[in-house]
Amino acid sequence: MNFLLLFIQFAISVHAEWNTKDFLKREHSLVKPYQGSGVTMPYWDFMGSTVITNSYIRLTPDLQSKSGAIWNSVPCKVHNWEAQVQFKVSGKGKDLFGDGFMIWYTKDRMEGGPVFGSKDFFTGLAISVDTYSNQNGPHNHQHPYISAMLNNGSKKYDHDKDGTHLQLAGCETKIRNLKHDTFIAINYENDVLKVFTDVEGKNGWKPCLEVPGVKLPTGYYFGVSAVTGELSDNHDLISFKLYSKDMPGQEFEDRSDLLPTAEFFEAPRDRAEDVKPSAPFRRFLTFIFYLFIALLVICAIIGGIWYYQSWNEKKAKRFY
Ligand SMILES: *[C@@H]1O[C@H](CO)[C@@H](O)[C@H](O)[C@H]1NC(C)=O
Ligand SMILES: [Ca+2]
Repeated sequence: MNFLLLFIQFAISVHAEWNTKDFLKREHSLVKPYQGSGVTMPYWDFMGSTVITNSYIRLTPDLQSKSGAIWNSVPCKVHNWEAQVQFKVSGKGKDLFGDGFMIWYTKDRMEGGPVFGSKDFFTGLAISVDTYSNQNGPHNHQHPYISAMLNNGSKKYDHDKDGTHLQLAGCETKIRNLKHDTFIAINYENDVLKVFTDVEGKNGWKPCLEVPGVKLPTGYYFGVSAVTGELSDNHDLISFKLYSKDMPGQEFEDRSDLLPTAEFFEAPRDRAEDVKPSAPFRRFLTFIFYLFIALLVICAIIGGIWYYQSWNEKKAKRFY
């Protein structure tokens, strides 16, 4: 019986393996060896500080004020997909490093700009792996931080808020200077966006975020860009693999003219200048207040007792 179960599990896992490999989309994927014949890469264009070696694509070196990007040249006609991205972020900085990289699925491609080396007012989906917090003072999460952002071209990326007003969801994750391989997966199936990470060397996907009700058009482009400013890091892309999750024979609505929309956005994070005292700090203030009241009461009681005793003594003295 146990043996039968084991066999079924084995058969399923073999099948799943076969399935994903079968649906790898060559024209949207980037794997070693990168170069085709000569210096050009089939299906991909690069710009800025990007350097292609045999074993990685370095979007930025660990130097200040660099930005680089690599863009797929074939628009994506797949409705349901999963992008698996192997990356490496490394550098000399111990406490100060930045700024991070962005995985894009956008209408426009190969346009440099201020958002992780790419253009602002983007139209599409962006998954940021933000290694440096631009927020001064208290904020509600640690960096590096992965977040999913959506824009229809109307909103400006706000650097002071790390773009959180465009954010659908996010998660904290440690991804820097690691010895093992690091991966991020973006899964978009049936209007549900999910992001997973494999960054702990355990060879398994850990859920990072999940957002239902996300509508993305077809015909956009995949890209990865990175930027350094005053702070820096090597931002390396190792591989980009796109798997189709469309079922054969499945019917799809025409999404070629759709603008990206989402039902839920996260509440924007407070700006540094209008941060209210955080909950722990408020609790601390309340605690101090009650402590003060308690001390007052204790002093009053001690004072009362002392007064009563000295009054008693005086009374006693009068009697003798
Ligand atoms: C773009 O999104 C904003 C809100 O996020 C919305 O107010 C606006 O109507 C949208 N624009 C279009 C053309 O749909
Ligand atoms: Ca940032």
